[in-house]
Amino acid sequence: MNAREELEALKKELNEHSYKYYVLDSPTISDYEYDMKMQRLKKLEEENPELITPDSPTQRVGGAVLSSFAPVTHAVPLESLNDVFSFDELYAFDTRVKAALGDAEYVVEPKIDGLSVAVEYENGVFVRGATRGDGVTGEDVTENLKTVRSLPMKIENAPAGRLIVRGEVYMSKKVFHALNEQRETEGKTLFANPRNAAAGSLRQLDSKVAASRRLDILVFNIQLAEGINFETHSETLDYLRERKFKTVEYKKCTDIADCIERIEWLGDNRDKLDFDMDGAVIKLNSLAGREVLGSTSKAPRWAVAYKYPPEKKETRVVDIVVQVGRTGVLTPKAVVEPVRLAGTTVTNATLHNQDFIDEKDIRIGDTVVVQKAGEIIPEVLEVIKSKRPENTVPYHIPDKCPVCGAPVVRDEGAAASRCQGAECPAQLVRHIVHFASKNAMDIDGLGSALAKALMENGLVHSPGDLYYLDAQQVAALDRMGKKSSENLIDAIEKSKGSDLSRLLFALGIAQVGQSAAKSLAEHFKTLDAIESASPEELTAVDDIGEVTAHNIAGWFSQPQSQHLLKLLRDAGVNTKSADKTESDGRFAGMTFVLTGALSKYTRDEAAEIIATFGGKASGSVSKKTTYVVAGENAGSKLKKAQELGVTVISEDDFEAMIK
Ligand code: 0OX
Repeated sequence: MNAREELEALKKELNEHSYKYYVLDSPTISDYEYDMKMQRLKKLEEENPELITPDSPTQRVGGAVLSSFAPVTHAVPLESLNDVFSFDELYAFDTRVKAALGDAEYVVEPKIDGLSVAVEYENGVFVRGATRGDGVTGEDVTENLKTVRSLPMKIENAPAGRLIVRGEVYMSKKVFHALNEQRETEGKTLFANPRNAAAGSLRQLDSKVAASRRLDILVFNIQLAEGINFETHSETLDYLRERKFKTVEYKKCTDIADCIERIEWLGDNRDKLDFDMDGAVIKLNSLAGREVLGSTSKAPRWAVAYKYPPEKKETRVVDIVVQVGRTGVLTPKAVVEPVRLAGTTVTNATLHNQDFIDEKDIRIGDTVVVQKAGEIIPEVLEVIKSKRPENTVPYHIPDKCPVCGAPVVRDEGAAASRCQGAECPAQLVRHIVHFASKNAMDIDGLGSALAKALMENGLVHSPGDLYYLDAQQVAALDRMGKKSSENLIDAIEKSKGSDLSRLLFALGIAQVGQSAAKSLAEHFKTLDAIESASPEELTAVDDIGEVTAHNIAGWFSQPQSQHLLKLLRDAGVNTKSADKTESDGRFAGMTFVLTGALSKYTRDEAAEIIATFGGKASGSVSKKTTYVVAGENAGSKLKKAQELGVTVISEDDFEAMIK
């Protein structure tokens, strides 16, 4: 056998195994054997690149990276379906069909919840694939479709000319769960459902990423088949199946009662399917009949999609637990006795908030009706009051956070209850990101990924801990270099001089936004004064109403807030408002480094004065340092200043400058 013959034989063999694995779901060789054959094919192709063909299994791993998807006008539009929500509507559909045709045979198919695509072959060779788009024009996703292993790249016994098939690209439930599991460990956002995951994957510009997502396709229609005449839809599906397409499982039905039986069977067996089903499609089988009925501007008159009602079941509430989200909102959840619902085992149901619980009067011990639609979180629909045991009590969301113990306060005019803990672990990432944000302490480079890493590595337990980090600790984190760590520490250091209004905003006190923070800072001048102000004194400030005053006083009274404030004060974070009469910005743009022991001020006090005049106090000497203020026993920083030629001044010089 020469190289060409061996190569052709290997391709054929591997494609056959691929078909058995991906379409028939019954492989006849082990993964290892398959990989060995694939290795051999790769080697032969490397040695004989002129023999590589588009239908070679080696061409399905992706590689092309696009900058955008080109638009494709569909040769035959991809129509959408009219929905029906009851069997009555189905009978009405049947009546309309029969009025036009006399008699009718139907085909029932599952409706796959994925993305519709048109796939085009020329003389049996895959040439192009496009998303549905608006039905008339879609996007060219040829490169990504090549990676869908259940889609044939070459059709045996192909028709001469063009063949366009329509199918649904989807992600199997198994692949979806594995993908989300992997994303969770990588700290990436999770996909809400298999459909979103499939959509995100099919629209990847990098086809290698698309390949890694292991998409699948089920075909359900022939859009165009040059030179072939079919009489029925079921014939077209048989034709495609014989040519190794993965086709939807259809059932021929002689009347609507028969259709309903099949629809119910599909509904009962949906959890056995490896794809999410969002209904059943009922189609007229006769293609000539379809021509007679035609389409409206929106959808064909010869088919409808039946949408299943959300499934409901009775179960018992064994407990109510609350979860604290990233924003501090407490969400109550009913723990229920497990019930099978819409293909999954339901063990809990969301209770949303206190209003929801009150309205339905949901109590621990109650028998309730739960409902689940598709991938949506199960809900409690109603309580069966007649089944309520004795001694149940109305449920109230706890007034202390289950994570950190801080008080829980209901948002003004809203249903959400929120934990007020300044250092609550559940909210720490959000607190840090807010603390560091542009309009707060403006710590450049401190986004949610870094905040998360700092927290997960136990380096911060409070926004106040930021001021105790050193560059080495930060550099040890994943994806943090030496330079970026030093920049972060510099930015944190610089933020110490921020005005009181920024600090107040950064603290994240409920209802204290930028504007209220500014008014408070201007009015009280110091954090101490705000802390000791009575609610009456607080409401004397423009912008501050009774609720906000109450929130402020409440915030300062909490141990977590006090702990945070101590960390900030001890680190030397400015807690004063720059007094307009005092500040003439004479130090604007200047950076001071204080070193050695000063006799008249603590270092923090001197730093505050510098900030008052618009300057910055930094911890390390660089070429950008304007002055180094050297006190008694100044050491390495003084030496460094001399080396770099930075002006060194005494404490007396400094005093003269601030007079
Ligand atoms: C599906 C699906 C969608 C297409 C246009 C007229 C009939 N998502 O599984 N659509 C159709 O057929 C429509 N069949 C399906 N099985």
